Amino acid sequence: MPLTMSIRMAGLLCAPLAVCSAALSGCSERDSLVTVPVAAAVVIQNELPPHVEFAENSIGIKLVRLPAGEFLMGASESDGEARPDEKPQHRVRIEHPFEMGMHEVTLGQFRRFVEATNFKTLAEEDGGGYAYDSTTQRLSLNHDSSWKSTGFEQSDDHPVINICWHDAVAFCKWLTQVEGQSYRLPTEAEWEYACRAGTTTPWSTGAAFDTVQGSGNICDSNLNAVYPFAKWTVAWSDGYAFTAPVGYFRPNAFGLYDMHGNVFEWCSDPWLLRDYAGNTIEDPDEKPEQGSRVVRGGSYLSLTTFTRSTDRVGLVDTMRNGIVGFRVVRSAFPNSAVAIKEPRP
Ligand SMILES: [Ca+2]
Ligand SMILES: [Ca+2]
Repeated sequence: MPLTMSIRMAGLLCAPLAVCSAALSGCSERDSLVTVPVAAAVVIQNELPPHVEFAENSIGIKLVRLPAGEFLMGASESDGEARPDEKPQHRVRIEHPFEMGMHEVTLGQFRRFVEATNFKTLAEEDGGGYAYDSTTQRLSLNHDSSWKSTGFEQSDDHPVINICWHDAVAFCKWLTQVEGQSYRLPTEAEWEYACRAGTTTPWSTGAAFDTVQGSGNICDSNLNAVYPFAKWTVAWSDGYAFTAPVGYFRPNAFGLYDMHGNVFEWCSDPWLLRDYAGNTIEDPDEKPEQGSRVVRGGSYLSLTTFTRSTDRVGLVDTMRNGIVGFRVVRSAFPNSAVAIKEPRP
């Protein structure tokens, strides 16, 4: 019986994403480490905008202060790539300022958590995670794979992967304890507000995906060289086939890095598999449909459409793989966002 399932995942990952008992029993041990030369095609100007305010916590997570405000959540009718679940576009108010991780949580930061608590991720407890297999040139399920072993080279400043939603929540709870301030995953509304950073285009960089060049680690020619199955790669080189160190590419106007690409990021919201019309966004943890959660922002492997600011993907909360990580929010409030009810035609 499948332990996990994926929803609307076409093109997200070439290897099957569902972790099932049959797949586990048939999995062989393949964990050769792949090192891909780094050769950035362009010089990246990745300095923070001068107006950005941030604080740094005890394990080196930099937290950017984001203002309260309003924005239009969801895709506009002019976005030809948008799917029904990204609509209708609706106004959302961010009632409380909040702080968001400038970067995805890194391998080194997650290691601090594990060293302090002896925490075991679900991949370590129950069947492994995904690793790059240089023989098949794909990511595939591997009993021995976890956040510590991904089949490709990752230094401590790369985003942690092979982390399920529950692992990410456990990390936030630990941080809350040691820091004495409340940490959690962002809601979808907070994430999109943060990703857009005041923009209204499909990407915070512009209307077309090629504007992301220099601002995100996406499925580029380096990936294509070691992952030929990924025929959707773009023509340019961003220097990284797999994960890139966080903060390498240009930040958005809020001073947040890697909101487009590198790794997908877990949000707190359950995945409801319907458009926003039948949805509210208040109190996401209270929604009844537990079991699947939203990830945002695309990855180094996924189709470029998944890197749009409004794209939504649902994943079973026990899923762990090579393309999903997370970033944290620090806030006294469980949710900063309130949907503004507007009369519908
Ligand atoms: Ca890349
Ligand atoms: Ca990301």
